[in-house]
Parts: sequence; structure tokens; C-alpha cells
Amino acid sequence: MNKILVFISFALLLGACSPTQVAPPLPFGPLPNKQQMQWHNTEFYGFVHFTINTFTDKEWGFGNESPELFNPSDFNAAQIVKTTKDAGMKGLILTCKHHDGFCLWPTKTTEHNISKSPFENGKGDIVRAISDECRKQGLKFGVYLSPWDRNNPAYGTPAYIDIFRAQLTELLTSYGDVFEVWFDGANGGTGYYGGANEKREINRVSYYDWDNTFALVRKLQPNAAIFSDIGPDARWVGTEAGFSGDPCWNRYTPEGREPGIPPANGQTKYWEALNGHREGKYWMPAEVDVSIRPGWFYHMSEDDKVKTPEKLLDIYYNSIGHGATFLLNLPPDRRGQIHENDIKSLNEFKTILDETFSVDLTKGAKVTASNVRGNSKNYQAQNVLDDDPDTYWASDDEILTNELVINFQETTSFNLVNIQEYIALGQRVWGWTLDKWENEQWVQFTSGESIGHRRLWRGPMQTTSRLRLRITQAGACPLISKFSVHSEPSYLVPPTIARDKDGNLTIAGQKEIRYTTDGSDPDQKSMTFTTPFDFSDGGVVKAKIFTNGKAGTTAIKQFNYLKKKWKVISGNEDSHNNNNLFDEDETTVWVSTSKGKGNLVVDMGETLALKSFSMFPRKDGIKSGLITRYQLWVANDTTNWALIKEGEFSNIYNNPVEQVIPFKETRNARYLKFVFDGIVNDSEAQIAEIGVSVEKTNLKTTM
Ligand code: FUL
Repeated sequence: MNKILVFISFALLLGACSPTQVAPPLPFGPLPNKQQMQWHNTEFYGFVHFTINTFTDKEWGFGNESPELFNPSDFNAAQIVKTTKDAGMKGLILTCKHHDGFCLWPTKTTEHNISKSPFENGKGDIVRAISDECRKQGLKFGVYLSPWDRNNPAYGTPAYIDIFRAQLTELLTSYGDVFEVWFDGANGGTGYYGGANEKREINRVSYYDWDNTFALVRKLQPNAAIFSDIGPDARWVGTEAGFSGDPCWNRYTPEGREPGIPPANGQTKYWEALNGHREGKYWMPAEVDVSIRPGWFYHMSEDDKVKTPEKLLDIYYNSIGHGATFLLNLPPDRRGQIHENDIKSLNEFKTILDETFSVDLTKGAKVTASNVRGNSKNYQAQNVLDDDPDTYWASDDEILTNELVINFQETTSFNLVNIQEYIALGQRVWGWTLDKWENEQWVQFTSGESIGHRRLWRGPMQTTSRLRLRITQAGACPLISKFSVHSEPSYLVPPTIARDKDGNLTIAGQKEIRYTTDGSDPDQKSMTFTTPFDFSDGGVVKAKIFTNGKAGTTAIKQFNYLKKKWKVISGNEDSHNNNNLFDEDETTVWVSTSKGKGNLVVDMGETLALKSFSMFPRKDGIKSGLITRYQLWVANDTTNWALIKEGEFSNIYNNPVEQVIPFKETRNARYLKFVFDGIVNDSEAQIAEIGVSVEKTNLKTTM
């Protein structure tokens, strides 16, 4: 009997050491949970910003807007969801309640909701319509619920937290499965608050008691990933401009912005989220949120400012391509549908993406590796070519640097490489290179640090018979689950449209360039660009390349009225500084003479028929001095001023894009007074450029 036992034990021991029984690699560092794994795999999904703001032309409502204003004329949930799906997105997050507090579903928690609107005679429910349609079309559904509520009288007191959680409970129990819950970091400030019309600051660390809110989400939607500045599942990348850092680590340790104050939603060193931390405490990967237009809500004035297909591709490669996810906002218009300009750009973007990824050039290639874990088939190099996300190439535990060679069947040209780590066991790779075989030797053509869920290299075309991935640094033996090689089709790069200080407009690009100035899309019959022409009055220019029977995508640029004659007559005596306002260069900045409230008076040198005023904030990441509240006055002399508008530049802190103040009706004036009474950090006000758009007919009456 004993002999038999000894024999069995010996046989078992042998089996454990045999090449097919190699122990799997051990996890390394913090690991993604199941909510994060499903979120990583969702990769590309849509944001839908829709509420009363769509009808008031605002980015943030104050909270005093009448629910009667919410009345889409031809709401079409199927069209919104289909547009999202057709663009290749796998989910959609809806702003169920934005900062103004209006609820898009008939909530029991407040009267400020859709049942008090004329939409479908008060019987409508946008959350129901969108979530049902998502299920029907096979998209995941996600919820944005603004913690800040500028309408609710209880905001700032503990009672509001109960209301907020009741709203969350309604959303997470009545509309099916939710894949992500989005908590905005913009919190507290001025608002209507049931008529109080005051400023309510909250303690970002303690007020919301986030831990218990997160626990509620876990209880009601156990698969949902939770997003905020402090995760816990996904982190804000720190900018709304549409990119993540390189490297972009999945690990991150949020830190409080103010010394001694712990991190909280809206209170982190958000700029560190761009890269994350290689050895951060938590698995808290980045989500890149960006709008297809400058603003998050629909504004007709932005119909010609939709991001081009090329810009969308850049964002794709700078988000998903860095291992982050890409949350692209598509704001419905006043009909309640995605505008055709947005659809056009999305279609062209998707066509290029499909063409790029439809062919994997590694097909038929042989793969070899410098080391395979225990020489086991389970961890062989060939695993990187299959489409099974659970198989991967691994090395022995002590091997932290290694290489993988793709031997193509024939000489191959490519400009895109896709590398994926098996992240279920942690983010392990800390450095890598790509080398090609050229003139009988290896030549490195790129390198990087992080890989993570997906790393996309996109660059100049490479031609070779062998391609090598070298892992040059790792925290633990590297695990690579996918390696594929692609070729992005060459497409006609849209031309560049520019105007010089004298008003001469130039369009540069491949021949032949056709353009319009009446807002229509250029076709083969439109004017051909040959020599610069005067475009001092401003307006929109659209240009497109036509070559060998092929048409490129449209370049669109809007110009304000030329500022050649403009002068600052009060606000700052430094003429060099003043020139920064008018030099058509958004990188030079005007700074006011004193801190806090102030104004800028400008003589435009002639009377103009004004349609709108624009203020361009500085975009280099410096927030101090950004103007958040303003008044705009105009005059024909310097004493009789007429107020055009006062208000706030709502989301300027996070999204410092051109702020347009449209005039209700065209106004003849020669002088502008721009008063600023809300400035970030109460410091000196800072402006990159100002400008006006003018009525073309009856443009000016010389004084
Ligand atoms: C920001 C908000 O203030 C914007 O309005 C928008 O919702 C964006 C996604 O987040 O912080």
C-alpha cells in the first residue's frame, strides 16, 4: 500500500513539473475588479448631454429655468442611439440630471422634472426612452447624475444627500442594467436653490459622504463602474480637451489639491491623472471625456465647429491608444436628435477606422519569443495572434525583459501596431520598443513605457519582413495577450485655412482646393483656391481637396471681424500687453492691471453692425485669471453705454474654449466695454483674444 502511495506522489510531482503543468504567473500590484474589466472592454462609448440648456443656449443652467422650456420638437431616441452605435461605440451615458437640477425622468424627489414640461404632455421620460432603445440596439446604458444641484432648495444641507441618493436609487432600479455611473467633480457655487439665489460652498471632502454613495451603487448595480475624480473604478483624465498622457498608467494615487486636505471629487491634483502613477496605490484607469463640439450642450452657433474625422481619430489614438477609454459627447439639438453635421463627421471617422482595423497583417506570420514560461504551450508566443483575450504569451518569473519577433510571410508595410497586456494580472510592462529588420539588422522605430489594456502605435509607414517587440522594463514577467499590425489607409488631409493680420486668407494643401464662404459644403463646382483673398469681414470658410476623382473631408474655419483698427482705451496702459488681445494669436495673453473685478474698454475704430462678441480664454492649463462672470456693454460714444448681456462663463475652468456672447439683435456700435466680476483665484484677469462677428450687409457706417 505504502509503495503505491509513494509511486502516486512521485507521478504527481512529475506531472506538476511537466511542460504542460506550469504554474500560472502571479498577480502583480493592484488588479482590476469585474466592474473595471467590463468597463475596459467597453472602450469607446457615447455621452449625451441633453436638458433645458439645449433650449436656453447655456452650458450650465442656473436652476431657475422653467420646466416649460424643455420641449424637443421631434425627439428620436432611436436616432440618437443608432448614431452612437453606427460610430462604433458600445455604450451611452445620459445626463439624467445636469447641474441645473432638471430631471429628465418623472422623479418623485422634486417637482423640477420632465412631468412639468410640455414634452409628451408631461408623460415623457427621456431616461426610459434612451435606456430602452440602448437595450434594443445592443448598447450598454450609463447614468450621469450631477451631485451639484442649482435648483434644489436643500442643496448644501444633509437633506439634499438623501434626495440625491433617492434620485440615484430611482435611476439604478427602474431602467435596467447600468454599466457606468458618472459623478461630476464640478460642485457647489452660485445657484437658484429654490429662490435663495446665493452662493453655497460645500465641503468637498465630507459633504457627499461618497463612500456610502459608492456602496449604494455597488448594491443596486453590482456590475457598474463608478467614475469620479477619485474613482473608485475609473478616474477623470484631468482635461476635457480629448487626450490622455503618455505613459498613461492604470494605477493612480489621487492626492488632495490643497495641502493637508484629503483627495475628494472636485478636490484632487487632477493634472496628475493625465499620466497616473506607475506604482500607484489603486487600479483606477483613465477615461477621456470630450465633446464632438466645443461645448457639452447643443448650440446652433457651433454647427460649423464639429470636430473633423481627423481630429476624432487623433483623440481615439490618444485615449484608447494609450490604454484609456474614450467617452465622446454627442449633444442632441432642439429637435432631440443628433445634428447631421455631427453624423457626417462620425461616418467618415468610422469608415477610416474600419478600413484600418479590418485587416490584420500578422495573418499567417510565425511568431518566436526569447523566452516562454516553462516552455509551455499554454504560454507560447503564438497566443498573441489569436483573438482569445484569455490566452497570452508569458515568460518565466525571473525574466523581466524579453522579445517577441513577428516573421511576416512576405515583406509587409504598416503604420499601426496594436499591443495588449493581459491586465487581469496587473499592469506589468514598464518599457517597450518596436524594431524592424532592415539591411540585416534591427532598427528601432519607436518606444514607450505603458501598454495596459491597449497600446496603439501610429506613425510613418514601415516596410519590413520582421517586426520585433522588445520589453525593456517590467515590474513582473510581462504578459502579452494580443499583437496585431495594421495599415491606416491614406486619406486626403483636409487643407489648412489661415488669415494674416491684414485680412488675407490663404488655404494650403494638396491640389485641388475648392472652397465656399456661404456656409455650404464645397463640391466640384465650388470656387478653386489659387491666390489669397481679402477676408477682413470674417465669416465661415469651408474648403476641401479634390484629387484624382476623390474628395477629402471638409476643413471649416470661422473668422471674426479683423481687428486692425482696435485699441484699448481703458483696462491696461501697456500697449504691448494690449496688442495680445488683437494679434490673432491665442497663445499670447492680455493681463489686467489690477486683481479682481475690472473692465476693458475697446475702441473698434469704426461703427460695426455687431452680431456677437467672443472671448478666447488662455488654453495652456493656467487657470488663475480665467473670467467666470461678465457684463458686455456697447456704445457709440464713451458715455452712453447699453448693456447687451451679463452672465457666467459656466464651464470655463474645465473647458477653456471660445466663449461666444450672441446679441439678441444686430447692434450698431463703435465701443465695447467688457466687465469682469468673477475671476478664478480673484487674481488679475487674463484673456487670449477678443473678437466680434458682424452683419455682412450694411456692415459698417463710417463715422
Ligand atoms: C463638467 C461639467 O461641468 C460639464 O458641464 C460637463 O457635464 C462635463 C462632462 O463635466 O465638469
